[in-house]
Amino acid sequence: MTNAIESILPYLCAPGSGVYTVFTGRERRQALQKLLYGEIDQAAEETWRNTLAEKLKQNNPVVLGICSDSGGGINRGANWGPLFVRLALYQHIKNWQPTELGDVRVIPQLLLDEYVSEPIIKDCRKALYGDENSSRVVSPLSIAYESAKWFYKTFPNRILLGIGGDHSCSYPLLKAYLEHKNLQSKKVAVIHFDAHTDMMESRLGIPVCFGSWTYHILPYLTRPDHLVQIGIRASGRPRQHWESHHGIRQFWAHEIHDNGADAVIHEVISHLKTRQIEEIYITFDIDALDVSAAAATGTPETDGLKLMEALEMIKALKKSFLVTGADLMEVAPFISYPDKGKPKEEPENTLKSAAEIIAAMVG
Ligand SMILES: [Mn+2]
Repeated sequence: MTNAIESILPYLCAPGSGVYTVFTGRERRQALQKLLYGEIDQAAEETWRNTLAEKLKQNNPVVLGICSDSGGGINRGANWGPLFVRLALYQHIKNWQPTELGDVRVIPQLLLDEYVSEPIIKDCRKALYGDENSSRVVSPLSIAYESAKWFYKTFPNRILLGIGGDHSCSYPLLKAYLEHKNLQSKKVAVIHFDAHTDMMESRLGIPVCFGSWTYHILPYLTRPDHLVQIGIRASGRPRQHWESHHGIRQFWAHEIHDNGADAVIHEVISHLKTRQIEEIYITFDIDALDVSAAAATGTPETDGLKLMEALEMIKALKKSFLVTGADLMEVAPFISYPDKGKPKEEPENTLKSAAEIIAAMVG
């Protein structure tokens, strides 16, 4: 009975409704819900809720939006990623027809329940579930973890595609994924595209956030070199530091510029084959791409991957391994950086890049 859809519904809302707002962003939310359900606002919520169990019977990738950027900290706004990226997917990707699980319900000031006091948790339980004595979690990443755990328990061999959100949203998704694959005795690796390592032990005293989440998934991997990072270029420390301290494997952006995407991904694949990897999870920070392909993000960096290079690398990975999990993070549609070179029309340019990356990962 714990697998019943009713057990998870209190944690979720209709796709596009994850940002708690009345007016701002309303047109886009209504556009998405009209497209998906032929209705808007409360009527769309009801149709989403009433049709979800039936829609989950189709055997295609399932999308979960996590509209949280409280784990970020430089430039926020990735909470709007799930809504805008979904619209871009339907606009740019032919035959894009996933199952929409919905958005995680988000209290934007919270991150993980471990960081919140008991009296506040009680008030938030009252706000979200109408019951301060409920045993449910209330913070976005805690809710994302419960949702992903439910998903894998209910659909052990289906693909969950997460759309965020700042990159801390990958922490609960990957934790649930890795625990599940461990139970299945599958040999899995995590391929992490990013300009940054996200590998601090903590940041300003907070253990899990956008700058530290990879460090906290290491305990869930069979071996640390089952984490491969690609596209790194903005780091206070050299590659040797990260590899020797943590035992992970990195491929920096300059290696791709120098040797070509083809040669680098070939090396990644042989690294994984040597370790008998069967399945992979791809987590893609949009800032892995060069700012010319993705400026609408919190910390864009120059000298990054070309969109074509990233797409080629993902395609090569898919040829060699089953992709059984994926997420795309850090699209922040309301910000862009005209000072960093000359970005094309934004955020459309970033959104189109994000849609193409997602289609390559799970399309
Ligand atoms: Mn990141």
